[in-house]
Amino acid sequence: MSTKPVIGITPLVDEARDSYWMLPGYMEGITAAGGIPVMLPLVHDAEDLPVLLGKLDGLLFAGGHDVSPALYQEPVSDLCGAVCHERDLLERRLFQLALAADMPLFGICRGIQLFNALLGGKLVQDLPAETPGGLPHQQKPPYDIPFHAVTIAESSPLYPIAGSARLQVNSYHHQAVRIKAPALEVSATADDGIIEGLYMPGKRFVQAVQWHPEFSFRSDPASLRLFQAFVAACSEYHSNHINVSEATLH
Ligand SMILES: [Mn+2]
Repeated sequence: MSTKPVIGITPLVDEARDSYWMLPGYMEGITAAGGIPVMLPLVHDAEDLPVLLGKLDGLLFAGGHDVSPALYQEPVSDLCGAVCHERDLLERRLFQLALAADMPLFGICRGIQLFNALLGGKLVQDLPAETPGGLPHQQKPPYDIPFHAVTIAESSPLYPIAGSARLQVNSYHHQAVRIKAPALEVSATADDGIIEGLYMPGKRFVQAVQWHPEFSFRSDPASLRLFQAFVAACSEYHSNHINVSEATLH
């Protein structure tokens, strides 16, 4: 029997097509790093989620809709994009349950914003409007090409993964972390001061990045190493929890 960890990916939602969907890079990045990806359903039943989490060894919080400003108690700006309350609700419950179980959590783009909002931080609702003079952060395709640099904090767990104090990353976001949640620490910063990486100290693996390694892992070794570090943490969680009952997640 395979000992590969099984990693849940939060679903992307297309209301216009009444569909859930997935970018292959999220799944292929996990596969390339030695994990088994599964896309989660858009259900948030409080009784069922612990059962679902009991089958998983890690969670990847994918990109997508803007995080609702209701999650960080701010009014919705005119420039905030579309939100998805169903995803917000699912991801809030998953995050809280999985964090309590010390399950590895990896956030990408919306994921870093979500982690920050759920832990008491605030977001920029539209970078061009709220940070005039900042760098452009919304590149055109192809998205596997680097767009701006980030500086990696040497004391962060991202530093050994990055293998360098500077990384060239892609960028496709109009929102960002504005006020960091107290429980999180900065792991990466763009040259205009925008926070591009966060982690939670004391946890097995709670890391999030504002860029998109799912587009760049095939050509960029540092992006692949991010998936590998996450999957390695999920493997460790898996071997520590083989006999755990779902009851421990309640
Ligand atoms: Mn950026």
